Amino acid sequence: MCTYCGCGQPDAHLHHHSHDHEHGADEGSRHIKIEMDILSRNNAFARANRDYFAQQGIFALNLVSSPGSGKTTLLVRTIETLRLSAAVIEGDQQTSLDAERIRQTGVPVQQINTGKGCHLDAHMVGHAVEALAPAAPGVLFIENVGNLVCPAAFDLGEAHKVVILSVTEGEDKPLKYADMFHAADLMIINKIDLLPHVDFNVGRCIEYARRINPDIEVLQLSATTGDGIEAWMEWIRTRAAAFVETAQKAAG
Ligand SMILES: Nc1nc2c(ncn2[C@@H]2O[C@H](COP(=O)(O)OP(=O)(O)OP(=O)(O)O)[C@@H](O)[C@H]2O)c(=O)[nH]1
Ligand SMILES: [Mg+2]
Repeated sequence: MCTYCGCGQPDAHLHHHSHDHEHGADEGSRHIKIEMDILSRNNAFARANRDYFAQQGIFALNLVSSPGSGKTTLLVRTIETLRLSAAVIEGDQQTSLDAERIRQTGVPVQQINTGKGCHLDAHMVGHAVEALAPAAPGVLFIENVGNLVCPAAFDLGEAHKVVILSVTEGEDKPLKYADMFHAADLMIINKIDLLPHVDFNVGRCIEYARRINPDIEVLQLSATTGDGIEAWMEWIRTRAAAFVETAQKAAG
């Protein structure tokens, strides 16, 4: 696993050593064991979060992307437009800058700083939910740490992972970071206002994403101009309503 951050991902830093013999089979199996321990512990916390969200009717979305794709910008606009009860968990290695941006919209927000960690895990999110006590039923947005790799492996108990890819990042990202696009149910192509200025082939990007994940849904929008935002609102509203209805039926 990743010895740099302890995140449970395969260790990229070891790859160039793979043909020498300084890492024996014992060490390899120890890495695999630790990785499995981390992920199975995470999965147990994720199950607890998911149960809680289902009981309460809290529709949780895990927003994942590389740094700077526009997650916080999109969240601010979403909250201002959605008119549903919403709360936000913000994940960053450091600072409360994003939480401050969300706080200005007036919705409850909880910042998690992961320090050296490169992703949120289900245990951190469970504690943040306790502190936040989000209104139920409602929507809980979880903005993950900007990173297209590690957050793919960590279930937080969300209803859906939503991957955001901005047009300045290149259309090849679904192929290069396949785990993330495989794990997501929706891909948002953001910053479409910049399309005239960048070399980004939208059709090819969607084709790559569906090669990795044939069922992935796709929306194109601009978080700054608001273009395409209504389809995103509709996506949230229909799924949140169905989720809450299921929760209420289960509660009798
Ligand atoms: N042109 C354009 N710029 C955008 C759009 N969405 C976000 N930006 C800009 O992109 C930059 C990064 O936006 P953020 O919302 O901070 O991105 P983020 O994904 O939250 O970043 P991290 O939390 O650091 O990973 C800011 O300068 C935004 O103004 C968009 O749709 N179009
Ligand atoms: Mg952000």
